[in-house]
Amino acid sequence: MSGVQQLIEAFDNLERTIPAAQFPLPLDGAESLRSLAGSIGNEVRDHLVPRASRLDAPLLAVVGGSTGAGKSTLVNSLLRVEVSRPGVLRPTTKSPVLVCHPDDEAWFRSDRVLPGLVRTDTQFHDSRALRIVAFPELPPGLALLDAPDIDSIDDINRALAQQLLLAADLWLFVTSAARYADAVPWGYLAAAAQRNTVVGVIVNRCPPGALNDVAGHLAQLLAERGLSSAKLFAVAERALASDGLLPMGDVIAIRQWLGHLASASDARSQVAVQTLAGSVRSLAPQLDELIDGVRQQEDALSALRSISEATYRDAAAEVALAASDGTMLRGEILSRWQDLVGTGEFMRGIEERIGAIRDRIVGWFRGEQKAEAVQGAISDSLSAVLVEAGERAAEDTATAWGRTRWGREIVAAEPSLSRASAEFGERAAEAVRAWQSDILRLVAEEGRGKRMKARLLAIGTNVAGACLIIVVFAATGGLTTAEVGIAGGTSLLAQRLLEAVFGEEEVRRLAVEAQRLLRDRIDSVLAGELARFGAVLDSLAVDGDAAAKLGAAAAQLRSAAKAAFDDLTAPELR
Ligand SMILES: Nc1nc2c(ncn2[C@@H]2O[C@H](COP(=O)(O)OP(=O)(O)O)[C@@H](O)[C@H]2O)c(=O)[nH]1
Ligand SMILES: [Mg+2]
Repeated sequence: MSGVQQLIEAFDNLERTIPAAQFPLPLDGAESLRSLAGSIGNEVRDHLVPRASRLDAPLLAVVGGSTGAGKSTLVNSLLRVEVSRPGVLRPTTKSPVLVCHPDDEAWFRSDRVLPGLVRTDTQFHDSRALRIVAFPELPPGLALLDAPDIDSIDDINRALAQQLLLAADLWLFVTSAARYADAVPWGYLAAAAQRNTVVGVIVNRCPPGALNDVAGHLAQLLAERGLSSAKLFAVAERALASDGLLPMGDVIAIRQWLGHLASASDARSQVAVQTLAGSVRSLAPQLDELIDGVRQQEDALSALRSISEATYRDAAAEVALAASDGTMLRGEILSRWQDLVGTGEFMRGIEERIGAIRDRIVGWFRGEQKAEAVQGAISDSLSAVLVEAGERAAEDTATAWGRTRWGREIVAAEPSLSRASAEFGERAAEAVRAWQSDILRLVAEEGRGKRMKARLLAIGTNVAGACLIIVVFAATGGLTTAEVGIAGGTSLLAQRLLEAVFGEEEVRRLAVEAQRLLRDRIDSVLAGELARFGAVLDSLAVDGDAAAKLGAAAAQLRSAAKAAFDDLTAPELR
């Protein structure tokens, strides 16, 4: 594959990849990166692709400059007829005008060139339309495009001026004696210098007596800014003739220069290749900047994601802790449990009573209803803990996100994030009920053996389930007789009851399994809440591979450019 072919492929790939450079978060510089991505995209499509795919295509010379510098008057004067209407009223929102030889018309009308602009034959008040004028007296090989003002007060016009200049093989930069020191034009000229674009600078409307002084001073400024190679023309300001044109003598030098570039195919391809090579070279640091910005966006997004994940992880851990450190063994749960087992008797001498329970168990526990009350209290209390943790996690995540400007904006746009979701209370209650069913199933499965079944039936599955939950709430059934306090006593009793049915080893295993099942329920119901934060981040639609893809496109461009410009500047081609 030839170097130029590689270059075309690299441009195509870049054109496809640039849209991946998204800057949804308002990080520093995001706005200018967004417009940089846009202008790189335009430049690749408008200039690099068409130019590389047809190196011998006619040159596009874009006439750019400030408002009232005399661009339109100059274009008309070069052609010796008014094709582009000079503006008295500002801002002019007329379509840009492209003038070319009839032989070149098909090229400029094709969608290879400036495909984003609709072609028209009249000078509309529409800046997205390009008026094309075929003009037989213009030599073939070079088109003149009268662009909007680079300092237009109209944003769209200003952006179009920039887009057109970036599409050009050659800039005809028009400024005036009064305004040539202004900042905006120099911003453009600096860009031209940096890109090595072929530039002709026309200082227009010079007081005739000061022509040489102005030209001399501007030449010096150009040299200081790395543009000594720019071709400089100074044009005197005169009363315009009735045809609105500058005298032929004033523009003849410009005509000759352009005529030479158009007709000598050497000169023409040199202009095209110089500007192309310069544009490609200047893309490298711009792409680096873009990639850097994309990475910052990715980092900021993943920082937000980590904050939400960590907050919800902590919330789940908190609930799990509250459900295993004895915290739950007070209030309603404790009273309902005490109703079930009958306080006084059980708190004294539990060890001895276990034997009795084993023998007289049927008599002791007929309290199915009371067991249900325990389950109800468990359900209410544990749901409340879960709901509170969910509320706090939402609030904490929103607060932590709010520490950055972008996080704050996301929360401001989606204020419901700072609270648990409307359905969360119901979901939390469901999760707890589901866990209680898990427990009953666990106990029932464990009690399937013949001997065990009898014992389990003796205390009832509901009571055994309540006991297991109490054991879990008091920390993995590991409490010892040495432990004091109501919680310890409560759970010890529950544990002994269960052990009387299942045996010590099994109870330990059941407790571990019950705790694991609870953790799963907590995790999954909180994961639903966390997902709301994830969804908001996902909706910002950043391609996670964008930086890598852009990096690959930039690398491909670098190597293709080397191959292409080695070919293009090879001695035999010159
Ligand atoms: N007297 C005089 N008027 C000029 C000259 N060049 C431009 N103008 C006038 O200045 C105004 C702006 O010129 P125009 O060509 O539209 O400037 P543009 O905004 O750069 O395209 C128009 O009214 C022109 O007729 C000149 O050399 N002499
Ligand atoms: Mg104009």
